[in-house]
Amino acid sequence: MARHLITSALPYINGIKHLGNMVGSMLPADVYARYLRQRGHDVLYICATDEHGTPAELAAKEQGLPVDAFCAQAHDAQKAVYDGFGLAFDHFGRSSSPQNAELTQHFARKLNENGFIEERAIRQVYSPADGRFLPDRYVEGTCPHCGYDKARGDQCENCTRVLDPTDLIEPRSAISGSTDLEVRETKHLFLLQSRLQGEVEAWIDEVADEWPQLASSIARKWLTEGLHDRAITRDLDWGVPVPADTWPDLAAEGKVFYVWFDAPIEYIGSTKEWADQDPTGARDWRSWWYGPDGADDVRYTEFMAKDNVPFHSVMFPATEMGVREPWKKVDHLKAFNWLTYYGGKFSTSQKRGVFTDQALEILPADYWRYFLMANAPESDDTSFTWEHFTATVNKDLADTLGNFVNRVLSFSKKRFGEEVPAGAPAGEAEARLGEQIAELLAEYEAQMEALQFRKAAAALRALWSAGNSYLEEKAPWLEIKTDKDAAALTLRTAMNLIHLYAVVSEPFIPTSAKAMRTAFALAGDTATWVSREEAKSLDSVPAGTRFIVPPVLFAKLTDDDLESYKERFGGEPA
Ligand code: B3M
Ligand code: ZN
Repeated sequence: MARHLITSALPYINGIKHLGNMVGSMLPADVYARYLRQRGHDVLYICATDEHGTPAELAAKEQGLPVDAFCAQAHDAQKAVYDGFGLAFDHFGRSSSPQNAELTQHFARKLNENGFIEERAIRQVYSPADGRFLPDRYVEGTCPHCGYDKARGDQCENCTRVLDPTDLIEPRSAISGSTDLEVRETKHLFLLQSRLQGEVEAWIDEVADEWPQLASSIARKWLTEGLHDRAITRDLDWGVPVPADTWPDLAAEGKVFYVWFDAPIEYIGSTKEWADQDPTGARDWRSWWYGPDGADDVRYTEFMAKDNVPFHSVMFPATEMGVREPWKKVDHLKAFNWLTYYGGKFSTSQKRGVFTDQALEILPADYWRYFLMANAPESDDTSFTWEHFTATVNKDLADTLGNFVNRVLSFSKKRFGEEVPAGAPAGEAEARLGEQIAELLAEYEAQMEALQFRKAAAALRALWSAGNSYLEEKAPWLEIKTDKDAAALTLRTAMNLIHLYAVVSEPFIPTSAKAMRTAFALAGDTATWVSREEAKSLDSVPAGTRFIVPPVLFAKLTDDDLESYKERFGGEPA
């Protein structure tokens, strides 16, 4: 049994996220965490809301709320949606927690002690109309690289380049819209990343070769461009305060740490929140993150979209190295491309695409979980279209899986009653089927171990298809006319397949898997996985086991459904 630490990129607090955000981070992390738990590993899946920085302040202002009140309700709103999607975090924390503030300030003090922080005067955009400096997303304007006119001061959503607010053309205040902006001098703390370039490069050379090409190439591109010293403080009211014991002047000016400095530390902070929540005190948060060998007994996998790779593959590891303490660094960085909406970008701020709360209003989580993972933007961007979604749901979920379950159980109940029929002993067809199922299961396991989710979903789908092929080949509805025992054997075998599907499909479609599993009144049914032998023998559900016919697992989506979705969310890109 191995110890697996899993984190997914922290969703910004501002607003309910769209499907693209979830499929590029939290959902694959959940599928992987569920799979590892079912294989018997010790798993800790940690996430949190990313509550500092300009996204939080701007969103709170928009709602006329104090930022702390806004964040509290926005955290709960997002968590409710993730509960609806069955995201089984061990803890879903808040980067505004005291635990994160304490850890962030500790990291900053240690970086300072080790000579990796320096105070520097910089020129920053100041707005007399707003009476304040305008960091990051407080400034909007035209991107100097691609001409996008809604570029934000920290990153251009269109060409993803990281920007400095002073780079923008025709800058304007995102608060008041004022274009009467000045550039003034102000002091900030700089993380001297340039001094850690060599160590980061050596570490990337050790670990990045096993990462997906997308992640390792972005990390190496940033290193080739050279690690620049970065400002890690901001003039904002909301954030982790700069500790006065170390930097009294900056603290007196109300400086806080830059959101991307404290956010990755919240992975550790949220783990401490998880431990602090346990009244027995039995949860050892440090054992997941800290040890003489850097917690080498733990395998740490991170999940994120490609625009978050630079901060996770370079800046956060540099921070962890600079503190000169044995904190756990990522072992495997699973990066995703983007899910687009008809080829255009999903966008929380531009309200384009299907949002996670709306998705659950339309259909249960499993429809989305399966579709998104089967089409995860792993090697390239994937375009979400309602046409593709409805076709996949109807073919893979309604026909291949749902219909198989319903017709096997309904037919058997009708002809043999509410117990799994005995019938003839397994024959050559069942032996062949068992071999095939064992091979497909091995392929599914291999793809999950390799974090290849599209391929894993394809292997799962092939398992479901194999059951349909067996049923068509044996045709118990014809067998029963001449040989009841043969029909009973086919149905008993098919029911064992349903139970196997219930166990191995759970990481992708947990609710439907449970419905399949609880259809059988199988005493002591606690298995969390299926061995190769059990896959071959297909006899975990013995004759005589009582069963029910659950409601149809997946409703077929009609052309009217498709039209109504396109009507509500827009179809072809505007
Ligand atoms: N809040 C996600 C984003 O860039 C960002 C991830 C932080 S993970 C430490 O949309
Ligand atoms: Zn741009």
